[in-house]
Amino acid sequence: MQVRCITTTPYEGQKPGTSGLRKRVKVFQQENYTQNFIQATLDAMSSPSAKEATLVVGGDGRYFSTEAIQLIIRIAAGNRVGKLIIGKNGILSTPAASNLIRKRKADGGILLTASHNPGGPDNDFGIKFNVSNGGPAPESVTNLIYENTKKCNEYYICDMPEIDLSKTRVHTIDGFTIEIVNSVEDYVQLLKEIFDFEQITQFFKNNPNFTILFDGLHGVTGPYAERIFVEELGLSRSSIQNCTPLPDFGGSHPDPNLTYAHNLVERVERENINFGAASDGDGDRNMIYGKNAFVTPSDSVAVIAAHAEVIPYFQKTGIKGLARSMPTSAAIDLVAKKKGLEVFEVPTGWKFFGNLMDAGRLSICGEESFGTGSDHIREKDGIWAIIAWLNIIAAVNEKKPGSGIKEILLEHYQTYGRNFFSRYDYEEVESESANKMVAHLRHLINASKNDFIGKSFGQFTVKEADDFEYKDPIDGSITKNQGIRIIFTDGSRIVIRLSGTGSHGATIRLYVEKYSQNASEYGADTQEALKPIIDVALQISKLQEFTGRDKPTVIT
Ligand code: VG1
Ligand code: CO
Repeated sequence: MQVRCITTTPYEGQKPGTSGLRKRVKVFQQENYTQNFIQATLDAMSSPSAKEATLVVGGDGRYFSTEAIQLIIRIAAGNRVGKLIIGKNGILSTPAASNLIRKRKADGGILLTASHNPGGPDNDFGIKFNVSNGGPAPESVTNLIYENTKKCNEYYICDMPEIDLSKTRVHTIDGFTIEIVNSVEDYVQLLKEIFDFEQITQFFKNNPNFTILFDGLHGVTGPYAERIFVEELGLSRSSIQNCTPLPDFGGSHPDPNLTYAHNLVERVERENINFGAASDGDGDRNMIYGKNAFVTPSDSVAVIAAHAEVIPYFQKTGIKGLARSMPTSAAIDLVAKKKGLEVFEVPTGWKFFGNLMDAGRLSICGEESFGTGSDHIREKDGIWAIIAWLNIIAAVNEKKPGSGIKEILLEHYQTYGRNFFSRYDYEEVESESANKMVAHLRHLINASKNDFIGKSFGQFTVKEADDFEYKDPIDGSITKNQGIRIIFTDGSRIVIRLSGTGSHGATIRLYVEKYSQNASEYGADTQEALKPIIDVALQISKLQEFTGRDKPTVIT
């Protein structure tokens, strides 16, 4: 194969965000834009370098994926990469890719996804690099990729015919191997080792009236869900919907929350479905929703941690520690306290959990953004969380028949109290006004700190305020400016940060939390319970004054 060196010019703004480089498809389609980024990524590899490395490639199947994969194949060949392991038709859910990297001892992976962002020619595409532990590249690597993009003046590519991605087989060309693999098989095997599939199947047999509905939102998990729910767990085909992956996700947001998974929510309510669940475009997020019982992701990870002993995987490994991202509610901290476990608070983004898992200090963790997972892989895992809930329901029912999502939640609140939590998103705000608002908040917590601490807003008095900074306990690396935290004397909390995954303008995220140990409040509506603190958050941030927005685009 002839390697050609192509001269190019660097592009500005190829800085990976919370989870890879995400931009409009049209941006990736610019001349050499994608090529530059792939070259910069391969150049960031060291020990081993890209030369002779083995890489896993796959993604959520969104628009532009197949073009990108053919480019990756040719540029990998141009850089003398040893082997690519590619999911059939380019499909690999993010958790399946993480598993494959680990199982096949690959040196890393290139994941083509923009997660829950819409797809199609006018929407988003994304490229993310994962390292050999199967997790998202740490900041040291993503910073290096960014530095490389700024001086990318050439890339290496081989001319070769298109590889047929639709057939599982091995291609060998001139010492370069391309293996097209079944996208689902290894992942299903992994889940069967983790959970008690027999107990779950038995539960469904004993409770024929317990109905479930899984919504793939036309993202990547369709084929995984069909195999697991229908073939393995024996549920009827009517228990799954929207399970054909589509390049544009059927024109909607493949985002499992109350706003974008509304069809699931409506069906659960109308048809009295006991257990509803959905996952996002690339399969790493999940939502658990039962009749009259929405499980916030912060509660979900706490419930899983509280019941983890029923899951065979944790019976084997023990529970080493728990963790959450900073804006996530402290519900899981209370579980850690009761069980005498370590609990970590890391910045937003799954990459911060990896070191703790590799060091054997973390088993179960989650983010408020519908991300839940464990150290079985190094990504959050939507289907894992859903099966974890089913495993827990099956186990709880052996002792207490008739326990569904609502009963399990209520019992959790009775044991631990309830952390009311909500997130308001203001999407596509003008960047300049968002930055001004952040500057205003930084001023409050820095220059005017002495006035601000101790100040009262209605029933709330400011106890502490800072811009979250994290020191990784394993490698000592420091990550600054991860979100403004305002903590009140009663333990309630406001967090404000800017999103790092948007492709357009700025997205402001406002997180509020309030803890209650008053049993008469456990059944209360989240938005009502949080109204006073949301008002205070808006007052302190002057959000409307800066952005002109009088309401959020999404509430979760
Ligand atoms: C968001 C979430 C964060 C999550 C990230 C990637 O980031 O808040 O918790 O890890 O998306 O999730 P940000 O910077 O926009 O707040 V996914 O499913 O896009 O890989
Ligand atoms: Co995702």
